[in-house]
Formats: sequence, C-alpha cells, structure tokens
Amino acid sequence: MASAAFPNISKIKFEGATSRNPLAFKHYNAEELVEGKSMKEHLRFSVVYWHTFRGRGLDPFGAPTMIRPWDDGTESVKNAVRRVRVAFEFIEKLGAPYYAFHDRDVAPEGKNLTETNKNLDVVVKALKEEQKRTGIKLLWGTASLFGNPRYAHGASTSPNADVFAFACAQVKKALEVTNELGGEGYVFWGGREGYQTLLNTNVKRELDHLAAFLRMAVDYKKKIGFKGQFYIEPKPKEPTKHQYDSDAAACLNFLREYGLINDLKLNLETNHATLAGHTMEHELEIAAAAGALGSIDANTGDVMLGWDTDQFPTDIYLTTQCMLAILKAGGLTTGGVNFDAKVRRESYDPIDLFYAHIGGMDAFARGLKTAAAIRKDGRLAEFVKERYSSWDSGIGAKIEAGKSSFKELEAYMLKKGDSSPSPSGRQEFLENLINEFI
Ligand code: XLS
Ligand code: NI
Ligand code: NI
Repeated sequence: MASAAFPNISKIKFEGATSRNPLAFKHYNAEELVEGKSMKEHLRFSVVYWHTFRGRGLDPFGAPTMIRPWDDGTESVKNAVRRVRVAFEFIEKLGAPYYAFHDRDVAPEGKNLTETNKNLDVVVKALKEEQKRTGIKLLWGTASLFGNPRYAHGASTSPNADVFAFACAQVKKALEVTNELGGEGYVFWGGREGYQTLLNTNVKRELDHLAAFLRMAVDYKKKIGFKGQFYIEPKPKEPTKHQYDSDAAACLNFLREYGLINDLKLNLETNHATLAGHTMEHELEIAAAAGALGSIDANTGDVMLGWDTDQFPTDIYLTTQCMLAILKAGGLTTGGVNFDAKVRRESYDPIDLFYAHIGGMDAFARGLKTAAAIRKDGRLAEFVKERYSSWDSGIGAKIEAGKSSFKELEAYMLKKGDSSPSPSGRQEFLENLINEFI
C-alpha cells in the first residue's frame, strides 16, 4: 500500500465494557463464544461501499461536506483504484470480515457498456488483490439499476424494452464479477421498480417483467455456477412513490406467485421496515416463518422523520430484538449484518466512519449477548410455548395435523357448550422481563 489513509488509527481492539477509548470495542469481541459460536460467525459484519466510501454528505439543500483527502474528486479509474486501497485499509483496521458493493460504487461508467465493463474489470482486479491480502470477503454484490438517468422509469419494470435489456446486461456482468470475487450472495433491490403514478402505469405488465428479469438472473446464476445466495430487499417507497417489493410479505407473495420462492431469500433493512409501517422484528419474523430470512441491512431511521435516514444502529433494545428473532430462526447462515448506514452530513471527518461502525458493531454484539441471555433464562420462550399449549394435545393437535373438520368441531363445541378461558397475554410482564436483561 502506498500511504495510509488513516495513519493515526491502528487496528480496533476489544477493551471491554469499562474502556473509555472511543476507538475500541466495548462489547464486540470477535472470538468470544455465544451459544457455542463466535461473535464473528454470528454477526458476519459487513461494510458497505456506497455510503462509507462514496457518501459525500450531499443533500437536496447543500453541497458535499465530506471531502476525503484520498479522493481527487475525479471519476477516473485511477481514483477508483486508490479508493479500493483505502476501503480495505478501513475495513481491515475495523476488523469487519465482509463488505458489499454496487457495480457503480466501485468503478466509474464509461461512454458505453463496453467501456464501463472494462473500467469495472480494472477495479475488480484491485478488489481481488485486496481481498487476498486481507482475507476480507464479499458478503454480496449488486448492480445499481437506479442511478443512471436511463432508469428514471425503472429498470426491469421500465416501459422501454431497451432499458430492460440494458439492466439484464448490467446484472449479467455484476453476477460474473460477484462470482469472480467469491461473493457469498447477490442482492436485488428494486431501486426504481415501482411507479410514481398509476395513470401511466401497466402494473400487471411491469410485475411480469420483474419476474422475467429475476428468472433470467436465476438461469444465468446456474449457468455460470455461482453458488451465492440470491436476496430480494424490500422497501416500500423512495425513490418511487410505491415500490413493488414493498415489504417482506409483499416480496414473499410475489416470489410465490411467480414460482421464485426457492431461489431468493430476503435481505431486510431496518429503516425500510419502519418506512413500511412495521418494526424490523416484524419483518424478521415474517421472513423466518417462510424460511426466507437471509441477511440484514443494519441501520435505523429517526422516529420523527418519515424517510430513509440510514443511521447507524445504536439502540440496544432494537438490536436485542433483532438478535432474538435471528437466533430463533437459526442465525444468519449465508447472510450478515451489513451496515447499510451513513454518517450524518455534519459528521464529515474520516474518523467519524470509525466511530459509526464501532458503535454499530458494539450495539449488535450487545444485542447478541442480551438475546442469548434471555434465551438461556428461558422464561420468555416458555411463556410463548405455554400460551399455545392447547394445540399440543387433544382437539388442537388434531386440527394442526389436518385431521379435523367443521362438522367435528361443531359437535365438539355443542358438547362443551363454550370455549375454555384464555389466559392473560401478560404484555407488561414480558416487557419488564426483557428490561431485566438490558
Ligand atoms: C436503498 C437500499 C440499497 C440496497 C442495495 O435504500 O437499501 O442501498 O441495500 O441496493
Ligand atoms: Ni439496503
Ligand atoms: Ni435503505
């Protein structure tokens, strides 16, 4: 490496809960075992290229505030390659095992697709070298099908068949590159797959096209022998008024309707859940119930603001609930805790990138430990089990086994006269129980 971008920062270490060093982990201790597995394996932390290395603090009201000393401000391939070295210096010092990127985050577009692909190849070579040098792996790759003006009306849901074709060509290349880099997954986030107004939109045709696009991606994945997991990332709005992949349930329904349910799992993002009017735990539970919990984009919104603020997660109550749901579902297998989060526009020093990620990692480590303690205690799970105990034997077990009928249940109730009383839900008792551990 030429010269270090973060010369005053050395590898971030675990110093324990009593440390007052802002550049140390207080809770994330990579090798510490929780439920028999290391924290590193449980959490599979990942740093995103787009916010962390391309975010410049631009907003609709003002110019970039994050002027990075290593960035010469040009869209050259040379600058892009230099940025790769910086990114890996950062991720290595942080100690995150994974990263994620969009094709257009890492390499600039050329004047046509051929040139764009060539630019990407040059940067991918550098990414590969850095992966090899550091042992950092690619959690997932993806393609930006929303940034270029050609995608203003959508990519696979564009009314223009040529735009659809371009998106397919772009994803073909992104899949090849992800495969080349040993990526463990590939994400489809429907950047502009939705509509601004129904007045100009043929919803049925657009949904059919989205499915056709995903089907071709699944075929191509098999063709090139890419073994990574495919994910679809729900989000209800932003940038379009309505995004087709609006929440976990909508995505699952779409995947089932088009016969894709075995090919894609879900990549759930906290701020997208809240934009959809759900909690993240809700989205995790819905995905897990369908056997489709894949990966998470860890961030948080602001309860006072109705948009995708993509803040770093620091709320321990939130991370505890996420980890309770994730542990219950058997953990993140191919997925990870991917920080799809950005520092605030006002936090423009490079060191803020460290503070942000350290805080997010610590918050999730704490959530993991707390969730494991709640599970070890067992009272919460026992309560839920007991609440459904009428289904474990007798008439309940018969219904669950699919061996009853309206006729039998009528006879049962006529004989009994009324249902047995249902015990209290004990919400407050359970909320207090959780707080015993936080
Ligand atoms: C945007 C999405 C995006 C995806 C990757 O809101 O979260 O960043 O994670 O395309
Ligand atoms: Ni995301
Ligand atoms: Ni987002």
